[in-house]
Amino acid sequence: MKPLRLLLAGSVCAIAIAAAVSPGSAANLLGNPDFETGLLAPWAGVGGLGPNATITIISDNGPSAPGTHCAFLDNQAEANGLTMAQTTGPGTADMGTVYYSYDLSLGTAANGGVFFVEVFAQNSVGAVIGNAGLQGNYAPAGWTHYSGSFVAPAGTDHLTIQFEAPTGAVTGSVSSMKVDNVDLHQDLPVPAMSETWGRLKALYR
Ligand SMILES: [Ca+2]
Repeated sequence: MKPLRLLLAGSVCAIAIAAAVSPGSAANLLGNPDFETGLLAPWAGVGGLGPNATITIISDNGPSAPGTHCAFLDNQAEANGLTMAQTTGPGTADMGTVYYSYDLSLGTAANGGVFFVEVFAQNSVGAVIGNAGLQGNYAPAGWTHYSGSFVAPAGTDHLTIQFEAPTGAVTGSVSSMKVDNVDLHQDLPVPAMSETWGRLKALYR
């Protein structure tokens, strides 16, 4: 018969491994979420880029974290859907609550120019199977922090968040917005340590 102490150590180890592989994480799933690398990557322009529709990193900073850089979506092309997005890696998400937040500061919105944010839950082959709903239209006078959550369905494998600055089919339509401090995460479904220890001890009474 194995000594009790060894059995206990094995059980603790199994619990530690279970915790480590639990789906979801309280850590931000996004790379370069504060644009402090001074580069856009791994964010990307996924639509609407052109001579009069650009995404650049500029010297300014949102209020949620210290820094000196943010992204600037500047769409001055009519009837154009300028969009910046980032997709998290394979297996980074699971069913359950997804929390999102970001800082926005309006540049200009005029003649039908608007600004929206969308968050998608995707399955392992990239199909969209859930979403947070269309967030916006946003037109904050100055830097403003926004946050929300939605429940990702069964089969969720990874997430995409995208910032959209579409313009109207009108000459002079403009949508420009600064974006910073983007967070996308899920909480670990791990029981509190005291509860874990309580259950563990109960096994050996
Ligand atoms: Ca920043």
